[in-house]
Amino acid sequence: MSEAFQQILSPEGELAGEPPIEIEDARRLYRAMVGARLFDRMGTALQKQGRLATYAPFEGQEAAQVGSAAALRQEDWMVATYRDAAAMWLHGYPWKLLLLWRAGDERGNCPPEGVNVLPPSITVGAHMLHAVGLAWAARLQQQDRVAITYFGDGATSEGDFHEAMNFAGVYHLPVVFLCENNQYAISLRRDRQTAASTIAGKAQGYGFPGIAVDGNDLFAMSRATAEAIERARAGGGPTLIEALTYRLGPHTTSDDPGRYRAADEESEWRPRDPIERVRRYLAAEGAWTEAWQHTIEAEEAAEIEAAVEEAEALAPLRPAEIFGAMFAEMTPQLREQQRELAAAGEEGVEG
Ligand SMILES: Cc1ncc(C[n+]2csc(CCOP(=O)(O)OP(=O)(O)O)c2C)c(N)n1
Repeated sequence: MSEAFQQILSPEGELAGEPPIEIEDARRLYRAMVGARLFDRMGTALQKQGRLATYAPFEGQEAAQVGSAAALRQEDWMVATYRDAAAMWLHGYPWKLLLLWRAGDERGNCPPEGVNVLPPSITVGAHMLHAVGLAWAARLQQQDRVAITYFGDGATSEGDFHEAMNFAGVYHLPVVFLCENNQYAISLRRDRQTAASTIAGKAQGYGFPGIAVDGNDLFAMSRATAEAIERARAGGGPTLIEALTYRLGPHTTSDDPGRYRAADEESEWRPRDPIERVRRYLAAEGAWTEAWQHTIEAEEAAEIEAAVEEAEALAPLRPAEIFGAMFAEMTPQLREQQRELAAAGEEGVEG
């Protein structure tokens, strides 16, 4: 870990500074990371059984997502990607909908009322602009809301990244850009992605702070994001956070990382596991026992299994319904497509 990347909790679970959260919150977020990992492994298993389309695992990135998402208030917006299920779930997007979305069911794109999370974006980078738009709308409507957007190192090479960062900087908008630098964009290594020494450093060109953080450190992520959100809320403008982390699994269930990276790279990152280091810290504080671990694993697994059951028990989506999931009011183009399908005599389509 380079000196420049902020760290509070070492991989051994030792503190190098004041923890930004109370022990009860550390236990709550630890539990969330444990639950998220169970969901992630379930996602891969379900895909292999043919019950989901592709699945993009986030194992290794739990602290980057959970630590940052925990800093939001409910009214704040989150705009994230196909790999950010843990962050989205923590901000209120139910497991059931994340599963439906992964099964190609449009109902997974409709978060419950009051959950300010946009459906996951597959288009790399484009969603950063949506977050900027939401932050701008909040400003214009004088709402006390901040937007956060999650994206990978690869997304920083998209034109959308430049446009979003530039607009946010010029208009001084309440938005936090959270880059999960997991070292790869599918098979492309971080050092082929950009010649910049850090991704955080790119913020300088847009006139706002860029903070480099150990993304596998729950406490450092929690502190850096809370500070960025606070600054945005107080009118201090955007922040870019680079969370240095590692994708321990494949890009998706269709990918074989053995073709582009050495196996010992994964074994180098395993000891920096974001969950294990919080477990060590909690154990040293007398706030973790094996019995508690069994209890939380059983309870989180039961919730995930219930979500799988509920998602799979739904009546299949009728063709007519696929058009209504994206917008509050359907666009003329979607209405036209719906009419075309009806004219083709597709069962279940109202004309
Ligand atoms: C605009 C666009 N181009 C290409 C793709 C294909 N694609 C999907 S994920 C991905 C890599 C993205 O890498 P990164 O932004 O680092 O995020 P990560 O997958 O590592 O979380 C690519 C190229 C896409 N979905 N959208």
